[in-house]
Amino acid sequence: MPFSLSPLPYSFDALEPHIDARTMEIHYAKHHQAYCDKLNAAIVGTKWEEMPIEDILRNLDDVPEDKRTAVRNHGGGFHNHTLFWQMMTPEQTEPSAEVAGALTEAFGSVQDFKTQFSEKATLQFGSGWAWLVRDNGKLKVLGLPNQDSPLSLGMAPILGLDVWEHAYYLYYQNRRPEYIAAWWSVVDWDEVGRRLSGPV
Ligand code: MN3
Repeated sequence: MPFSLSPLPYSFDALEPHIDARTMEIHYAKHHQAYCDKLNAAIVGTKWEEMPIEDILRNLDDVPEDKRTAVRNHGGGFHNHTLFWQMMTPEQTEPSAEVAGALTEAFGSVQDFKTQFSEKATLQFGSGWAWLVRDNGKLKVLGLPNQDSPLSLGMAPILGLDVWEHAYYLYYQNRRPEYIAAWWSVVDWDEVGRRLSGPV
């Protein structure tokens, strides 16, 4: 099969108490795997099975119409979750001076960035993600529905938060704002720094 899941970079219980082991296990082994399987089913035997997922998502309009919705949803879900696991860590990290400077320039302060990002995550109606993206060189926060990828909008994802109920409901039930507040404790600021200084 063209795509497969990268190993989770930590154990299922590594992000406790902020994200519980059962949620992590189901999220990775069931939800992420299902996006991967359905992406593969949509593109196996076509030229898209040879392409990096980033390139597929950047050029969704090139995908035949009868496969486009499946690739948008499941390809987006496959890639978004791959990023999500990398953007979290059980280690305690802090924004570097470079990251803090970039966020301060764009949003006023690191705290102002967190407030604006958390608002997007809280207010995203239904299933979706909050994103910090680079758009034509400018940092922005936005909410996107379903599994839509910032790449499909020509933007580079820097940090993303999954606010689908499957990401938090077992532990937090309907308390999405509590999940969002706790999630900041497991953000991998070193990864944010790498993505800020990189081309993607
Ligand atoms: Mn998810």
